Amino acid sequence: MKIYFAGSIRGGRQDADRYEKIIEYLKTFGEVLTEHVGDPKLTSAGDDGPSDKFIHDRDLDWLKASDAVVAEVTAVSMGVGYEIGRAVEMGTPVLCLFRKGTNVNLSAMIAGCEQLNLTYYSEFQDVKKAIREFLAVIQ
Ligand code: 6K6
Repeated sequence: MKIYFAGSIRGGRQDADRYEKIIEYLKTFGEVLTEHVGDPKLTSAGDDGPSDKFIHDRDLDWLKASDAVVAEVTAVSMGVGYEIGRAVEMGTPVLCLFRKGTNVNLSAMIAGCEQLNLTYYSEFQDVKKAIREFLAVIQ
């Protein structure tokens, strides 16, 4: 199974440690195509490709090749929202994970989309349960 993990980069790296943990767990189910999103060394100002077009086109190819998308949506990110919208249009199953207890309000375009699976979580064990249940029906 190929899994696309989406998490904020230029939207802010405050949750990068959390992304890394989620990616490690996802790797027990299959190949994570976007492991770099969890790299704590990647800053919101950094760069890992020759141009934005290169990054966009490469990531879109990975998205098209994915069997499932898991997105951590607590940190507000244009890129993550875009990837979710494209995945929904492609018919790829998407799980969105939103952490409770922050001062962030989740966009209605995510919270109100019936084609998405959405989990509000507190503990990492809630994330693991949501991922297990989401991927079980895809495999
Ligand atoms: C790194 C740091 C600053 O700019 C970069 C460029 N590198 C990226 N490399 C890989 N994927 C990226 C990059 N920038 C955005 N993405 C994709 O968009 C990832 O798959 C993330 O899920 C999402 C993050 O979007 P923003 O809007 O928060 O950057």
